[in-house]
Amino acid sequence: MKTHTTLPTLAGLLLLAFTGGAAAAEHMVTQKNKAFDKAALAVKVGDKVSFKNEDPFVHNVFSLTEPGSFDLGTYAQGQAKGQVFAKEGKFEIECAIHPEMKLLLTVTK
Ligand SMILES: [Cu+2]
Repeated sequence: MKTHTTLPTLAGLLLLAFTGGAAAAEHMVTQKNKAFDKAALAVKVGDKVSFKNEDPFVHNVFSLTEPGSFDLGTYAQGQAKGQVFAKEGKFEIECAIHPEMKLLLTVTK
């Protein structure tokens, strides 16, 4: 009987490994020289996007695009803040301090 109970357990572990692989990803965007390091980024629903500040001054990443509006507040060099995107859509991401900073984020299923 012992060997028969081992098999379903193994299958369960394999299933866990599979669903784990499909789990939300984390993407890193760097802010340097008053610019995002990419102009556009495509992610999946549930993914997290982290914005790292590599400038010697603060940035304030935000978006007014619904349903993904958010405001990370100001933060200094070396710090990163992240946002999880739970809805599909195209979101324009900006910096409240540097209006020339723009990133177009596309979130799909
Ligand atoms: Cu900025």
